[in-house]
Amino acid sequence: MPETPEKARRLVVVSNRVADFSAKFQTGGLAVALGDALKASKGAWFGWSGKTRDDALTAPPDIETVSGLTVATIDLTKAEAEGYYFGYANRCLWPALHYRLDLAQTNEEQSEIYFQVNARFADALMPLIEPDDLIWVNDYHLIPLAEELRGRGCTARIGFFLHTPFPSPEIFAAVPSQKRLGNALMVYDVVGFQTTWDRDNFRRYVMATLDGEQLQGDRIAAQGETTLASVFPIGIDVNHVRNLAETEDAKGPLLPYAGDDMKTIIGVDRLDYTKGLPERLRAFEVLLERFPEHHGKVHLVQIAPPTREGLPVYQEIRENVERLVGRINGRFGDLTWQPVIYLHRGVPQDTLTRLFRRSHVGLVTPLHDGMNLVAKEYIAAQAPQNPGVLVLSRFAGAAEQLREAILINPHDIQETARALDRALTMPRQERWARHNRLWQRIETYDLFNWRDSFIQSFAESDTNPVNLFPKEA
Ligand code: ADQ
Repeated sequence: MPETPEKARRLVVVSNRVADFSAKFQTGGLAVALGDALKASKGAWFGWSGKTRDDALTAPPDIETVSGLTVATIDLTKAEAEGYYFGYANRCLWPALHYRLDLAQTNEEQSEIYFQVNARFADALMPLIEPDDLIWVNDYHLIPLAEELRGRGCTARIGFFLHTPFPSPEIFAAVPSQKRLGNALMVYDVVGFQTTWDRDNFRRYVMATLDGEQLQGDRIAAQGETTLASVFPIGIDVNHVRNLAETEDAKGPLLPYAGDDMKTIIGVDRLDYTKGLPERLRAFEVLLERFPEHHGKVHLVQIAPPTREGLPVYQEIRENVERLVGRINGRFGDLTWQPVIYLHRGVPQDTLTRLFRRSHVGLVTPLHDGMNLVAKEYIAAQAPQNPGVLVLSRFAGAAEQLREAILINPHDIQETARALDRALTMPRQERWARHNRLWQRIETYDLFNWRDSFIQSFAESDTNPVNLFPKEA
């Protein structure tokens, strides 16, 4: 594993929730990669505990040392969790950042609470920070944090990474309190995006709405602040996934009822309306309608664990998905063949990796997605000599790098159905050639490259990060 840069300086990661370092196994690659960097620098991870309590406003942060790193959390009051997390962040910002203004609902009280909770994060974090620290703030929950920290005299360097898309300026300009958010982003030393598309949207927004100015390279200025707005595509720990896939492969079949001539299409997503699950199911239905030669020879395994179930829109998407699964199985299935196998729960990472390895097609169809790590995990799990085919939405951030996948418009059901037929019948030579290029790309831009280049970008003042998209032959 590459060493983390800037060893002498301490890394402080801030995110809405912290990883659970007391768990026996870390399943999330992100937690492992950031945890390693934090341990190497004797750093700290700060966030919300996920708990609410009545006296949260006066309770001190909970601070513990786990495996050499400090984990600090605060509790929120019920009203804070409602306004900040379930309210402004997930009812307004999450849909708007994914181009769903129609679902973006909020009120002034919720947005005020969002800004107040960020101020509370800053109050609790300030005593833990030293001037030489590198503070890495994650995601849309915490956009105002740097501004709050600076207001309390923090001089440490602060970087912000947005895991979601940044939408076109017209969309972002329609978000309630957007100017406060835009100005707050400008306070960071670096603002990191998943794709050039997101960075360019942010740049255009700053020019159009904040009267900004483009400086040299990726630097932009507005409202008396300058920041570096750059691209850092998140990756995965490719060797970990590949090793796991090989180990799991040796264990034999996972779906015993699927004979040798049964092909598997795999989909794995949180059950979120951004992931394009109804569109995917309808495309699979059209495949069975238009290409009857696949009857009895293919099934779609869809794993969709619950997420944010307290919000009504998530109950609606679940009902919609379950209705479509029932319709397809009732319409095409028989006593020996179930076209869609659907699980509404998480599964262990080793099982998931074995499923990826065994599946002939990875089907990833978000309507918008910051990156989509499932697409990269599917590629990493394939047998190099006999790989499966990735069918990928053009609107996943991953599509900017994974150009040898079959790229589709998820709204075009017919196009996705044709892409599925093509993937299921693709000759081995073509599968191998595409996979080879995809593998090289995910290996070059892996999780550690992402982590180290992002840290480096704000550790080194006024230095542009390395070009992440060199021209390829
Ligand atoms: P997510 O929207 O959660 O992440 P994604 O990038 O696909 O989406 O990451 C999900 C992770 O959870 C993957 O590692 C996957 O293997 C795992 N997972 C999903 N379903 C699972 C299941 N049933 N059981 C076990 N594990 C499961 C957000 C953004 C993305 C961005 C990431 C990282 O929305 O666009 O890629 O952050 O920046």
